[in-house]
Amino acid sequence: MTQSGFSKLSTGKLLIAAAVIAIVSGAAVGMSVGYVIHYSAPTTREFYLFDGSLPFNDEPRPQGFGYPHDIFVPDRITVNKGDHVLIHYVNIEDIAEDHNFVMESPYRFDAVVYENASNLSGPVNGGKGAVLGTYHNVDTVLLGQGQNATITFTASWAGVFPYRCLIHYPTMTGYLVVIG
Ligand SMILES: [Cu+2]
Repeated sequence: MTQSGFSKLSTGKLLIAAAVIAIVSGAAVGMSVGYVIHYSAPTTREFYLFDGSLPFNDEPRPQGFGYPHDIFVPDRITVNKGDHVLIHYVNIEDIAEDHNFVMESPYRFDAVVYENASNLSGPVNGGKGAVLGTYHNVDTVLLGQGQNATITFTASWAGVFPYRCLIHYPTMTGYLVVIG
């Protein structure tokens, strides 16, 4: 083997070794980053959502401030991208007052509305009473006083997305936080 031949072989081996090291270390870094970001497999996340109220008069000035005093409780729902989301939305008004639940594009959902805002065991649908409506791929669902809805969707887009009751805009607003 000549000196030049040995040099060529050595350079070739060195290049292969460098390529192997680059690939292996790159894969290791990639897997580490992937592990840190995707720390949890998609799962079903279940939440209970209620109407609430802030302690001020919602009449116009001078009696009050003119804002609706209604709010969402909770006003933030946090999930991972890919999770299946199940929300039990309950209208707990002590007066005859409606609330809706509205999501903005790209999010839509399926919903079932029940006549009774109950989570107790009962003879019909676990205490929820009769089904008043079943909705597929909608952006709005409406609940009368004492009604209950199950809202389901997959968190397919990462980001921050408002959910609102447009009857009590702007105060009755919450945010779906989807971690990508
Ligand atoms: Cu409302």
